[in-house]
Amino acid sequence: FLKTNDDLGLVAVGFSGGQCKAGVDAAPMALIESGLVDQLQNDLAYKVHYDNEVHAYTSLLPSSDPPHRGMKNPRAVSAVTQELSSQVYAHAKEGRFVLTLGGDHSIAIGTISGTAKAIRERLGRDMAVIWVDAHADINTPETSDSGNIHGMPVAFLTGLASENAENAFGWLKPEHRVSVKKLVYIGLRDIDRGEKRILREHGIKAFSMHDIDRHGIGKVMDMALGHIGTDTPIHLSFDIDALDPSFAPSTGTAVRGGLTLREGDFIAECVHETGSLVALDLVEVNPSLEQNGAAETVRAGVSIVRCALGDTLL
Ligand code: 5AB
Ligand code: MN
Ligand code: MN
Ligand code: MN
Repeated sequence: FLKTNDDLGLVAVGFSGGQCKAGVDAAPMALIESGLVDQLQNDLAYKVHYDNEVHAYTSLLPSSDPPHRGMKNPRAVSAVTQELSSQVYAHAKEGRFVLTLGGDHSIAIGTISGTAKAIRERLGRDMAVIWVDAHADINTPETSDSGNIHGMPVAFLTGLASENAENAFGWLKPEHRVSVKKLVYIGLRDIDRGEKRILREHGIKAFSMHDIDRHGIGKVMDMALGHIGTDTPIHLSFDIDALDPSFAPSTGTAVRGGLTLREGDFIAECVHETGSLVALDLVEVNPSLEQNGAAETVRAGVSIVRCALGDTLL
């Protein structure tokens, strides 16, 4: 019911301002150079709409951007995600699947707000979000110890954090938001104290690595998708650091004890099988870190994207 065509909008986001390490902005080019677009077109038969540009949004970056409520680069991240939100919205409004290649995870403020708004207008439905990550990224500016906005996108998207100033995410309106009830985490293993309190207080559905060890990934996916319910549009936001660093070492905030390559692909396959996936973000690949593992990390990213878009083993 959701899929109107095989059109896919691709947005390449070379942005790293949600955290402090350079290099995550080079990921979209690395993913594309390893043949991703060609594979989407020729193996998976998507009609790809791509402007052939890795957006760095340089004209939007302020010359001065001092911290605000402890957030680092608040104006830059706000301006970039606001523009990205309209880019993603424009694709989703046309009924296209939207694939966004990041960039750090702050860009999800742009992608998810864009699809949430388009899906409301197009289908009159609230969208669900599956967040695959070692981290919950649900700090508010006040609970964050780092001030890095890539640890806060879920708080802004759910309205747990908000701000009136237009240039510090005040542009996010109710139509851009998603409900904490329609949010599911998979792969968590490094949650800040304040985040644990937020997850508990709001009864947010979360499957940690402990749950995956206990039940296996198959059962966890049944439970995760069961929580969302059938016929609900899904936005999948996949942080490559959900994978164990032995498979994806080149990322800014690696945490041991993560998903295997197959578990990551399996999550993507299961979400694809629902037929309800409307958008995918692949974020936090940083080819300049652990350079020996960069090619492997990029390959893992490509594999996740292919699985989410319908590639099958047989
Ligand atoms: B990522 C941390 N919780 O807020 C914070 O990689 C890490 O997008 C955030 O998941 C990690 O700085 C953000 C300590
Ligand atoms: Mn993340
Ligand atoms: Mn993470
Ligand atoms: Mn990270």
